[in-house]
Amino acid sequence: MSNLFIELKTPATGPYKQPIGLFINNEFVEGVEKKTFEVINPSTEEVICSVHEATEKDVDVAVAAARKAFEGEWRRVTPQQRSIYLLKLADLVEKNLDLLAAVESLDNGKSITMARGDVGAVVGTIRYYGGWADKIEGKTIDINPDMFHYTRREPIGVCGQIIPWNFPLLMLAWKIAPALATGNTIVLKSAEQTPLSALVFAQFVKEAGFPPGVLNIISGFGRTAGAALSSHMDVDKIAFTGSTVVGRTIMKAAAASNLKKVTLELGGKSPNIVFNDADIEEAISWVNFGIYFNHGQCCCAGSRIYVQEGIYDKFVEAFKQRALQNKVGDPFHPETFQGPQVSQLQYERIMGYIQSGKEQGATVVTGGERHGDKGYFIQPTIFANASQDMKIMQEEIFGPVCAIAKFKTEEDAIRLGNDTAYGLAASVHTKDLNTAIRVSNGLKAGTVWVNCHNMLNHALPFGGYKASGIGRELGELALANYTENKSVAINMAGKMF
Ligand code: TXE
Repeated sequence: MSNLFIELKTPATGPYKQPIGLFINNEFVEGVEKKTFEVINPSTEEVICSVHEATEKDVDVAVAAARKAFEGEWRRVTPQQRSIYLLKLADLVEKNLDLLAAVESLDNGKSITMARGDVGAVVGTIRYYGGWADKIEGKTIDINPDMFHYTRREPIGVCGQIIPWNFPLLMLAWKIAPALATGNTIVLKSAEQTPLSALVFAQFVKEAGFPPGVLNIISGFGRTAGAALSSHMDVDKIAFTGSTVVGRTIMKAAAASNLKKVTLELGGKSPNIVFNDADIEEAISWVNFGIYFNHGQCCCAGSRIYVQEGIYDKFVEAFKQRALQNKVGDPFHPETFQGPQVSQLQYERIMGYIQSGKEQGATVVTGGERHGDKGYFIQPTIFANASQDMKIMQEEIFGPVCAIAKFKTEEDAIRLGNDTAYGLAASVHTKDLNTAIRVSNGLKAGTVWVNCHNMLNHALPFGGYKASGIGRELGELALANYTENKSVAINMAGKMF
């Protein structure tokens, strides 16, 4: 085997061939500077393998490949053919669901059950945008009998895409599918913590028939490869999911370089609002899922829980009992709900927030400590009696930690829910339809769930108000992120007006 593939194995699927090169022009290649970096298994803290690292020079190579494809062969491909490629890619992902899910669990630490759900959603997302590819339409606009006006929606060009590690394959799908459906070419950088599943996926890109250079996938770090992509003069658009801090850096880099288009999906501090009249058992199940799904590593995690005073004590006790049932441990065990956090750095950040919650006087209802003594596992943690000014109430923790506070009135609930720099998501739990609608309208959040949480779908737009981002992913709206509008005005009079 060359140094671009290695033999690895997962506990779920046994041995497989893991690509470790940079995927450029439909081939795996070494980086120009021949650098590599280690990939760590978060369950064991051991090295899984090393992969090739893209530096700025590799970003140049990948962007040149994407540019050549965009100006060449890809432009001549019909929208229907783009659809066929995407549908074939979705079929290949579906056929290889077991392997992709197992690699995701190995590298990210998420439970195999959830990883399978993620890959299922990848298939759904790619199919959905496969369906859109030949339905991108402009308009004719009647302005003057001697003129003919129409609009065209054209691809933007070469798109840089930078994704995080919490849903490595799903974030990839959310980014690439609308961009390919609309006829762009791509250089995607995966997160340095979780490069493996994207490289396995890359093999299917070629097999699906996409011409070389259309979709390039590189592994590398943010400060080098990520920064090079966002400041590149030949990249026409940059799409990013990650921290709000880096989102700001990317906007600055885009502005300072060629003013490339920017869409951002950033952090959150989403409130769950539980009213006295809610079905308490149901609400607790959703609140539990809202915060602990994916180990709290969700941008829309319901990390602030506001409970109306009439049910507060009962809720806190029942929620504690529910959280204690969440099975924490080996991601490959079929009953595991919560695996390890993705990295030592994330583990330490989260433990720092737990410490600050304790120091600032919130009550630890359950958890608050490491789970076990190997791997980056943290106990599901609930703080009660949290006040608005505490760090655990204001900052994104991105771990299995939530804070509960009491509220009196509907107005209080809306005010507290909105008292954050973020505005990604929120949920409202009540049996009263009018309360649900009034509170949903009052919350400044891109998504509001009623009597549920984390219920995303590829057809429903997703994104943030305020510091949670710019633009919307998913649904029809995402097509606008990847198209330019061209207005054409034709003089039919044959003379000057
Ligand atoms: O994110 P980063 P990190 C939040 C969450 C988490 C915190 C830190 O609160 O605790 O961010 O996580 C690339 N130019 N979210 O440090 O650094 C990087 O290589 C260009 C929320 O992992 O934002 C990776 O590919 N790119 C979130 C991606 O950005 C840069 C998901 C995300 O990394 C870069 C993840 C730079 N200067 C974290 N620096 C969500 N919205 O879901 C880094 N990157």
